[in-house]
Parts: sequence; C-alpha cells; structure tokens
Amino acid sequence: MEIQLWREILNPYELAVEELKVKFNHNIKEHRERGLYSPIEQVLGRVKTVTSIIEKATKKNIPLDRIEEEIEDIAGIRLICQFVEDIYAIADMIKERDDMQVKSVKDYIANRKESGYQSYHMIVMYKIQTLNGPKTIPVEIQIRTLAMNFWATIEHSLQYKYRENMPEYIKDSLSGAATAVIVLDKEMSAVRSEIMDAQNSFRIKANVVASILNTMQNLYKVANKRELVKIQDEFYRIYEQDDLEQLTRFEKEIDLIAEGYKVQGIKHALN
Ligand code: 0O2
Repeated sequence: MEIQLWREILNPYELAVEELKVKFNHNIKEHRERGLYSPIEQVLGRVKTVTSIIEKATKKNIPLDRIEEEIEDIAGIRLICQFVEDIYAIADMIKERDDMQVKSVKDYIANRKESGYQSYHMIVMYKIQTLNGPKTIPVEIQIRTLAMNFWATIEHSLQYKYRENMPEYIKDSLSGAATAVIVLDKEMSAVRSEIMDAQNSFRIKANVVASILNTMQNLYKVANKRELVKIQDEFYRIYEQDDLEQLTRFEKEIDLIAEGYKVQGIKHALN
C-alpha cells in the first residue's frame, strides 16, 4: 500500500487518540480542581505503526483491505492508575459516557493471561469529524495499575527481542515478577484509603497555597505596601502552623480583599 494511502487510513485514528488524550487528561484535572481523588493517574496514547499493523494482519491472516474492519487497536489509549479498584471505577466511568460506546471488554485481571499479563481492555466506538464527514472508529482502551504497566512494558520489550524464542529462565523470572505484581497491588489496595487521604490533603493544601500566592501577587499591583506586609506576615504565621482549616479561612479572607480591588485571580489546581 502506498504511503499516502496509509496516511489517509491512519489520520482519523490519530485524531481520535489526540481527542481522547485531551478528554481523559481533563478528567484528571477536573477531579483535582474539585479536591477529589482522580482514579486516572496518567494518560498515554498511540497510533499503531504501519509495521506493527502489517505484522498483526499477517499473523491473523487479515487481508490489507480488511484492516480497518478487523484490527481494533489501531488507536490505543492507556489509562494508568494507582490501585486495582481504580481500574473498575474508570471502566464504569467510561460505560457512562455518551461520547463513546463500549463494544467489548476483556478483563485480563480476573482472567490473567498465561504470560502473566494483567490489564483491563475495552474496545469503544468513537465518532470523529473528518473532511469527508463523521466517522466512527474503534479505539482500544487499556486500563492498568502502575505495577501492571511496569511488568507489561518490560515483558513487551523482551517479547520483541526474543520473538517466539524467549529462554525458559526469562519466562520463569517474568512469571515470578507477575506474581510479585499481584502481591504488590494487593498490599497497596490494603492501605489505599490511607494513601488516598495523604495524597488528597497534600494536594488540597498545595492548591490553597498556590491560590493564596496567586492572589497576593495580584494584590502587589494595587494594594498599599503596609497592607501587603500585614497580609504577608499573616500568611507566614498561618503557613507555619500547618493547619489546613486556617489556611482555607485565610484564602477566603484575601479573596475578599482582592475582590475589593477587583483583582481576584483564576484558580489553578496543581497536579
Ligand atoms: P502493541 O505493540 O502493544 O500494539 P492479540 O493481539 O491477538 O494477542 P487481540 O485480540 O488483538 O490479541 O487483543 P488483546 O488480547 O486485547 O491484546 C491487544 C494488546 O494488549 C496487545 O497489542 C498488547 O498491547 C497487549 N497485550 C496483550 N497480551 C499481552 C501480553 O501477554 N504481554 C504484553 N506485554 N502485552 C500484551 P499488540 O498488537 O500485541 O501490541
């Protein structure tokens, strides 16, 4: 197939990946801005390379003119999370969305692959707009924990290196590592609520402090120096006490002062 034709075929998949990366990253941002825990930790996306598409088509006896109908992971999104529980929360969230329809699901966590591979796969149908009008295409969404992703990334590169001839001792150590991933994810799940609480209060505090500093910066342009020094001293005093409630109260107070000067800033959540 000519390169121009491949470009035409792959274009819609590139658009879908770009759009979905923006949407899922926005989902993380929305959670954090509201001070909520985000089940999605990181978003990755890729369009399968032409070589990899041809390899898969050859392996599965798919004629090149049937690629679009038969290969469902040309567009791929990977959602990485911290805990196994998050995987199912994300899957539920995806099922609820009306900008994509779930076509099929493969739960390689409940049914681990023989290789030791664990991940939750969804094929969703997603509509994009092209110069020729709307087009609905499949996108594979892989959802997995950081530990599962670490294992899959290493195993994938070893698979690539050894192809069908992976030495037994490497298979054994991968299998041992896969078991370690399960144990690690279980241990993490057991302390999930404590970890979530710690991360959340750290993020909330960071957001409040960022907002205070932003407002103080805006006040610098308009408020009188004596008032500014007073505000600054008060901020340091409260900051040193490490009391979130007091910091939040102080944030509201200087917001009111800034509002008086009409210089209230837009708040940005920190990641
Ligand atoms: P790439 O390079 O990631 O795109 P099949 O591909 O025939 O095994 P199918 O029906 O296409 O299976 O879908 P499945 O089983 O959901 O797997 C699709 C993708 O999941 C794979 O894409 C891999 O990304 C990942 N995957 C599946 N099994 C394994 C595994 O044992 N180890 C690792 N590391 N990844 C796996 P591609 O096209 O194989 O590769």
